[in-house]
Amino acid sequence: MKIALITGITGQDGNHLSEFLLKKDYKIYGLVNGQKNYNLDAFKSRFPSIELIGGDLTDFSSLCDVVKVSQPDEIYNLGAISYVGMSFSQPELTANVTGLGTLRILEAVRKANLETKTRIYQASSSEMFGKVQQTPQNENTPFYPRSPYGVAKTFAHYTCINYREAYNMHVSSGILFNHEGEYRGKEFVTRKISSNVAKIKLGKQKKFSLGSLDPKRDWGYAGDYVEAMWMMVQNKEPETFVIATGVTHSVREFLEEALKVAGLKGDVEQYVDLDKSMIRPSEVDLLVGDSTKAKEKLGWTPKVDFSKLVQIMVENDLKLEASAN
Ligand code: NAP
Ligand code: F7E
Repeated sequence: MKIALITGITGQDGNHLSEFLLKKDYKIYGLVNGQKNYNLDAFKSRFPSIELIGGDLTDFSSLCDVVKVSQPDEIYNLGAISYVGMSFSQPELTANVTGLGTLRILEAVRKANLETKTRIYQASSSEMFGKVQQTPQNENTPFYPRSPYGVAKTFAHYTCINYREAYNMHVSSGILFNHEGEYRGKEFVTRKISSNVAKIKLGKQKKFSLGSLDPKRDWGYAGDYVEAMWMMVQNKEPETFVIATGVTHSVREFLEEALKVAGLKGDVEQYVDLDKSMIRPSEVDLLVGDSTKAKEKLGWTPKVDFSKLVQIMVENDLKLEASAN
């Protein structure tokens, strides 16, 4: 039985990856960071067989302990301050968790003398492309991050490449474009839209606020993307892969599709107010990825398209809102 250690296990991808690895008969350990964890109870009841160990990506000794106890064949480093908006108000925390946290995981593996045994997946991000230098973006596109989050992820990404080269470690890096689904946090725009559209449909409210309808993203389904993470770790060589659908849509288009799924008629302006306070100091206007390398080398392709993704999210929130008071 293979052993996996997942950081950020209570987050969106941690939930999908846990489901995926349990089906493959993995023994799973998860790092959970103490008292802040609002998702912990739901996670424990969903996955009673997973062993959760307390620790924090900012605390090196706790990471050494969790690696020593779990002796993992594979580590999936998903833990991060992942909300770009928050990274502007807490840049130092973001650099510490999202950037240095990755360095600490790599060093904890070295300190445990596991660098030849343990394979590592690093959750890199399309936010590293930021102000895009070419379209679509692939593994050779230069980075131009536009947020403290993007900068921290870029540091972590290059650190992983350095540990591959310096210590011959099997560290793979997935440059994942936006991926969403039932477990997405409500601070992210897709879930904000699906949960508010569900409330409007059920008569709980009439309108909600968004920062802007213009930014464009390449949105895929998280369930498809965790399979790509696993495939990278199984690949003979540790490499970098872009994971994306290759199709981009605006926030407005996501909202229009969500209203359609809910059967709500009329212009988007009828349901949404624009709130400038939500606009970021520097924005990423357009992302669209080219995942040809993942298709050719890993055999990975996305299964869920844009309209199916919106349908999954809105139907899930309609169900949740209907059962809530
Ligand atoms: P998420 O839902 O925000 O989950 C992040 C996880 O990290 C949570 O479990 C969180 O725990 C944990 N965490 C935060 N601070 C920590 C700390 N100091 N020590 C240990 N754990 C900590 O993110 P996600 O969407 O699943 O994304 C997974 C990873 O992929 C992240 O690294 C993200 O940056 C990256 N990524 C995501 C996307 C995307 O579109 N989803 C795209 C590219 C890359 P608490 O909830 O307890 O704070
Ligand atoms: O914003 C715009 C916002 O917060 C998407 C993370 O998983 O993907 C995610 O980062 C776009 C941005 O995700 C609102 O300004 C407009 O242009 O859902 P988001 P993100 O910033 O793309 C990347 C790949 C990651 O790696 C990150 O971890 O939508 N937008 N109005 C809004 N965004 C939010 N949240 N709220 C609004 O009201």
